[in-house]
Amino acid sequence: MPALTTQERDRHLPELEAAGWTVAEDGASIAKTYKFKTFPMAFGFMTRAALYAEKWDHHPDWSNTYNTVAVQLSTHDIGGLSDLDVKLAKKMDELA
Ligand code: HBI
Repeated sequence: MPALTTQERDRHLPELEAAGWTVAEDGASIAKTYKFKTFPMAFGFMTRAALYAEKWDHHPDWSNTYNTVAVQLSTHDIGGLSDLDVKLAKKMDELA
């Protein structure tokens, strides 16, 4: 899985930042915290997102506290960001 090129980063990261994602200082991951009305809504989001993560063989680093879900995305195999991170981030925003 190749790392995002500079051109791809310049194209996708501003869009994700506008949607509430933050890029880590080392540029190797992106993070976002989702807040829902209830725990079942938060866990339902995780369940829906998990199906895509499994389908795409690309899994988030995430934690759930009551109605919030803190998500960090990176591609562990390359120690940085790939287009799977962009793809999963955009899907998570759709599902939230
Ligand atoms: N998920 N976020 C992330 N990054 C990976 O590199 C990754 C994964 N899920 C499965 C996976 N890699 C497999 O290809 C094995 O490398 C574990």
